[in-house]
Amino acid sequence: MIERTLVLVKPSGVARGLIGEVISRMERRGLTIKVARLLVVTPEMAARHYAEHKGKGFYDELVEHITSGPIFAMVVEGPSAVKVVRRMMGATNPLEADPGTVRGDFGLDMRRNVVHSADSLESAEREIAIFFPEGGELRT
Ligand code: 3AN
Repeated sequence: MIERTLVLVKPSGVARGLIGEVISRMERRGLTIKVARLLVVTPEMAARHYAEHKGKGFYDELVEHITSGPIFAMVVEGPSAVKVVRRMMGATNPLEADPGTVRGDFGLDMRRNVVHSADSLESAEREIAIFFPEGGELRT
């Protein structure tokens, strides 16, 4: 099934110059970038995005990181895009992220782990609405 998902290059990834690397990997895999923007996440957007983690010990640091500088947000489309992209990004814990994944190749810090991608179709649509309030479609 053709799916769409949300991918973020987080401030750590943008600061390290990895936007192009992440885009390039997804393009070479055959996925399509539908719409993209560079933006600074507000505390309100961060609270919506990380609502499921509120109350956890690492929540404040998560919000602090995602709001600390520009991010690059993308809606990415392709067959089984949610799962394909999650596997390409690698495990949340960099110690478990396989080499060949973005986190396995570029991440060592659990909170500053370079990228985010939605973990289900439902999360993808919920998150797309946060970063692309106009709907995540390219407008002419
Ligand atoms: P993912 O980004 O792989 O979907 P989530 O949604 O479970 O992972 O967690 C969101 C973010 O929260 C992760 N990218 C990571 O930065 C941070 N995080 C998750 N679990 C932990 C943890 N146990 N300790 C520290 N940070 C965590």
